[in-house]
Amino acid sequence: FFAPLNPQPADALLALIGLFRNDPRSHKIDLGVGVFRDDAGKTPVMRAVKAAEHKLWESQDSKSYLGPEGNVAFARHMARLALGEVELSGRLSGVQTPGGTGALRLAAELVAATRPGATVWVGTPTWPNHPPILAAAGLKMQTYRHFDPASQTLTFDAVMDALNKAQAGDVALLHGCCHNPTGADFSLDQWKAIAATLSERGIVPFLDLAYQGLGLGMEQDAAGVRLVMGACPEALIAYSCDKNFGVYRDRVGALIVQTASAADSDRVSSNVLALARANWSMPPDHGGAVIATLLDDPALAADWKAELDTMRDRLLGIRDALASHGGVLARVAEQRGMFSLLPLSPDVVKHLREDHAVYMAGSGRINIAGLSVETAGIFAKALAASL
Ligand code: PLP
Ligand code: TYF
Repeated sequence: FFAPLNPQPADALLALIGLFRNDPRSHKIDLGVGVFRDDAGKTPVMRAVKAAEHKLWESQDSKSYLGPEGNVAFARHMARLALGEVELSGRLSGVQTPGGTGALRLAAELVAATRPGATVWVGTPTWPNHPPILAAAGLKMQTYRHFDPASQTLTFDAVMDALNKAQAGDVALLHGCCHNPTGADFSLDQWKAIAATLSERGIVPFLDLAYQGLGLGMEQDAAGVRLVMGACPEALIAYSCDKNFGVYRDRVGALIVQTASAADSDRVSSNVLALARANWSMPPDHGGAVIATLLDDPALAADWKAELDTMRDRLLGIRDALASHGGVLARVAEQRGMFSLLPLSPDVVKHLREDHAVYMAGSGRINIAGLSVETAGIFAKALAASL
């Protein structure tokens, strides 16, 4: 029965985890998969998350089913993190999803249910899971260039060309902040131009917000998303709080949908719930319950923000240290979030791994958090020796 299946390649980013683990060299450096690390190379459970888990363990008196919408208080909190003082009512709806990935898939299926075979415009390079998620929902994809690795510049003209080519009813997938894999985010002026073009041309924004707070701050990182939501009557946000709360394996995210009218919102919600039921029935509760508990408690929320601030400052410090070495690293300090994409050939990436025990994605993407201000110099030297 299964003979017709063709073997599929493993996820190259996740495969690096095993390769790195099996390298006996003690000076090895892991710049692969996108998780935050501290100076000791650890990805710790955040203090406030641990405390909220404890509080939840003490207070939770049932694990009975919720519904396909998951934890409603959690979804409201995610909408407020992304958009400020909003309610999930009227034109805005939201549900909990298994991670940002679940939100992306649910959003893609909602688009496909509304407009079968709709076209989604995607800037490249992008997160490697974006294209298969869109394809799995039966959507078409049109690509344009977001970033030129050689000059380390965001190719804004190409972005605007693409949006001016798109048709009304097409969808534009945009990284809300901390672009993966390039760290090349739009300026506020660029977001304004994008928002105006999307609304003028009737293109529906599909915003992937997976790193809020790891770029410049919780508010600054949402500024572009908020501009677009203000300009466009209809929009989708796939929110992940797996990075900014450090709850990766708990799979915590939300899909937020803005519609032109409250009647549309009811239509959308009933379809979102039907699609969620056909996928996972109900999202896993634990992570969402923990984060709702955390954000409901002002002291825990303040401690979470304080720890997130130190995480972001660590990334910015490493970016400055890297950029001080110049060359291909010169513009890393202008980029944001966990990633930068260096113009390195697969041969150079291989050489760095084999001769210097530096692990990074084959694309030349580095996870900034895998370095420290101290090891930034070691990495820069290894890089110079490999070019
Ligand atoms: N979107 C982007 C750009 C990402 O880098 C990730 C990373 O995991 C996700 C979405 C998915 O997040 P999650 O792990 O919550 O599914
Ligand atoms: O890009 C990254 O490294 C993160 C983590 O299939 C990730 O987004 C990588 C691959 C994957 C899921 C998550």
